[in-house]
Amino acid sequence: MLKQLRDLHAQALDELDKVDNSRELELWRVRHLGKKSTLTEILRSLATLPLEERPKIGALANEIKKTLESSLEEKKKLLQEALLSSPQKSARLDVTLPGRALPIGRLHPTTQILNEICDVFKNMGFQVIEGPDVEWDYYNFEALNIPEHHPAREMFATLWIDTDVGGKARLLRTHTSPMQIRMMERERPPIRVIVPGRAYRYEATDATHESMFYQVEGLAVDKGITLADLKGTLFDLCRCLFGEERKVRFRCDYFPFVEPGVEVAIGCSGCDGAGCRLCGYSGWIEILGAGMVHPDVLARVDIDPELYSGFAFGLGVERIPMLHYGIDDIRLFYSNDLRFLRQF
Ligand code: FA5
Repeated sequence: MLKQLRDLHAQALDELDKVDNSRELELWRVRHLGKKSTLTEILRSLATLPLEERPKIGALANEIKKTLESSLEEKKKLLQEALLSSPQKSARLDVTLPGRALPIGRLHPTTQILNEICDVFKNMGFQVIEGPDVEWDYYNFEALNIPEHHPAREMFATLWIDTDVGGKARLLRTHTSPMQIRMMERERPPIRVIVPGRAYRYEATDATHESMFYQVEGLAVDKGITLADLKGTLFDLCRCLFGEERKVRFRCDYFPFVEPGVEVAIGCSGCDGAGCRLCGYSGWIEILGAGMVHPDVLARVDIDPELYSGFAFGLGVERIPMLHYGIDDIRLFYSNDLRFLRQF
């Protein structure tokens, strides 16, 4: 038995010498130190040996086991070192290589322009607030002088959520103007706020119309506010956004909640006013509706129209970068095409 153990030891070391990769090393471990190896079987059968042989054989078997285990660890280390220093393999494991670059995110073009618009108004002393996308009929229409069956409801193709909730109907706001009422209910003049947010319309989309788009509502109420203040504020905004050169057009328009009402359009950047698909061949792109807050609207929120007056406007946000960069289709903004979004 002692001779068998010594032979086994010599053979194992001899085989270990020839091992040159980790897979072979694992096979060697199973063969010589595994549960079914001869050495383990000898150790397990010690109890069946004659009493006088047991100590010698037991001591030798245990010593061989220890030396094989430490030889195994040494070999493992040697193989790892060889792997790191071999020119071919170390090329694959070059720890000095820089990490993989993470793609850098950026702000959506709408967010960028919203930030820019908010900055312009903050510099003029306006406060920035937000309001709910799901709105009551009262705020979206009734309080803005658009009662049920009023023909002006046709101007705002509405996405209704429910038509009768305890006598009140809910909808996705068709414009940011409901926030005029919420703001005037909450605060007393002087008021100067802008409200960036989404608006929704149930209408066919085309190059300049989306069913979900952003608006920025503006409202200023105080003693002695006139149409000249509205014009001055909006001219300033257009200059900040488009520069001194771009043509700005003011025209009369009708909105039931303002009197008088105006519409502001910008000379089309796609064709320089000559007419193209982007501007519907008119040379102009309408960017906002505005006007002097209607006295009935002021009275409804308990602001005396004899003492106070105000102006309001609602700006279409996507149309600004469209004019700025000559983007010829609003639908590109929300179709999630990274090739488009990465340009901004
Ligand atoms: C309104 O929404 C009024 N609430 C604006 C207003 C506010 C008037 C305060 C008076 C006082 P209008 O429907 O015209 O008005 O929309 C205003 C702007 O939103 C438009 O000039 C346009 O730039 C943008 N807009 C309107 N509909 C769409 C649409 N479907 N897709 C993209 N932009 C739109």
